[in-house]
Amino acid sequence: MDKIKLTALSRTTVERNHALVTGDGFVNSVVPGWTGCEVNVVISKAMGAGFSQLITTMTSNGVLEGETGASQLFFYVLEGACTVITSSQKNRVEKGSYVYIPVHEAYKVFNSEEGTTLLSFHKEYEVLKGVSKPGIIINTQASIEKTIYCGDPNLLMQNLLPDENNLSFDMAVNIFTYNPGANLPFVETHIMEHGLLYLQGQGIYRLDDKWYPVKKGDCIWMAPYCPQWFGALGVEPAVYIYYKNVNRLPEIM
Ligand code: UGY
Ligand code: MN
Repeated sequence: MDKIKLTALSRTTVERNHALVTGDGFVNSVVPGWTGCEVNVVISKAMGAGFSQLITTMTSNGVLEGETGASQLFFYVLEGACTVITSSQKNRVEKGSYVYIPVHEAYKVFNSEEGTTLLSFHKEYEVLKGVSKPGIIINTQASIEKTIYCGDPNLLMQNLLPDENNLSFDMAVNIFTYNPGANLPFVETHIMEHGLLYLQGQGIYRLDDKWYPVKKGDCIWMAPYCPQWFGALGVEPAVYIYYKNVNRLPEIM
């Protein structure tokens, strides 16, 4: 039997109001100050998004050094471990840990285990008059409570950033767990944007009027007002981590 791989095939698709980006198409970028690593800019303004989503794999000599400037930086450790230095702290973080660094902060990530992989979201901070910017957060997913979503005990939500009662934050990052067979209770259509990475499992995502089989490792961008729905398939829970812009909705005209 002939086993030639068809290299012209990919599930990746980039549409006007959504994208599915799978790892087989990743091509590395050079980010000044980030050395000894492979950086994939999976979602960005170049695509039409209002934020960036990166997946970075570090060697044991990898160093990510810079200043956040106008964009805040959130990263989640997908694999491995590394050390993070900010103006006020030095911490060792490992798989399942996450770090939020507000705007205009120097940072250095180094001393990584070979293959350490980070998912990061970068968003320009929108100042809210009279409200101070958030502080640095270093925490673990395991310490965050799972709450029932939309009254369905098979949908579990973890809010990694304190978005709902803290107007300092203009972005949320959540981890959403669907038990086998669970699904979003309705097709959401909202002004907020999403960037997403599958951490576990598989299912079917509806984006606009298209339906995509998705699995661990896949990334999705959803533009504002992109109709969206997900149903989990298979025998293990489907889990994704996602970004959402919050707390800065426009004035109602
Ligand atoms: O928070 C959300 O809007 C979330 N339920 N959306 C999604 O999972 N596509
Ligand atoms: Mn949504």
